Amino acid sequence: PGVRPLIAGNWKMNGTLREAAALAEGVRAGLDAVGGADLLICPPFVHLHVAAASMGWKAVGIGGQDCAAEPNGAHTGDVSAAMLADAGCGYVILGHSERRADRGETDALVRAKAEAAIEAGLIPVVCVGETEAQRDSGEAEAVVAAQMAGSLPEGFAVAKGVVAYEPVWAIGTGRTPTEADIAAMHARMRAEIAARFPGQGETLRLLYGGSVKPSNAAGILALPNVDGALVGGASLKAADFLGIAAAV
Ligand code: G2H
Repeated sequence: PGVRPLIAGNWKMNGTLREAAALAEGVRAGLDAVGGADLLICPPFVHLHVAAASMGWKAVGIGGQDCAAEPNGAHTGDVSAAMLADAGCGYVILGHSERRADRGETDALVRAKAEAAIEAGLIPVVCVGETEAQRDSGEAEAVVAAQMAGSLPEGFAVAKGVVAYEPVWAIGTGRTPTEADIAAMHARMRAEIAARFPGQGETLRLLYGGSVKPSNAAGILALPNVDGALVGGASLKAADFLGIAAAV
């Protein structure tokens, strides 16, 4: 109700510095045509600064793709939430299924990272979603509800946190759930978040992610309780990313 949609680009582990600058500049150049949504780009850590600079720093939100649960110290290879904020980020993606599956991230770890993000002033974009086997066995909604219960910290609503529903079997595969499936899951997610955060959960953004592209964006973004999209592959081309944002 009255929530401005958020179209977030998850660049994942792609590109060079030069390509990151060009992509950010391409998005900036087309911004005037997409006034109906807030935009967010999430480049790899080492491309954050050049992307933010090419974007003119404030025209579009910038986010990391992960952060550490700890505030600082002896954690070789990690990047803290405060470092992301200092580098110009306002958001951070947490608990993406690729990290849950490939890096063993649990709900408890995602929750700790979200707490660290909020502490640093970042808006966490917490990802949830069922596997194909879980959907086939009828557990999809229960799995997502449990991930939300376990991954969202107490301060999530006050921080205006975002939840992204990404069915694992739809990520990067070109397969998308039916619009009815998405609407049903998002209705369940709304019920869960409204029950957990009374008076606040109703207006938190729930994004859909998984093979969103210009051709399917309008239908998905028009669904009730879908407040935007988390876009992977199609966010690597400025025209496609802007096309999705224009479909709001
Ligand atoms: C899901 C999504 C972005 P893609 O991971 O987070 O990627 O749009 O390539 O399916």
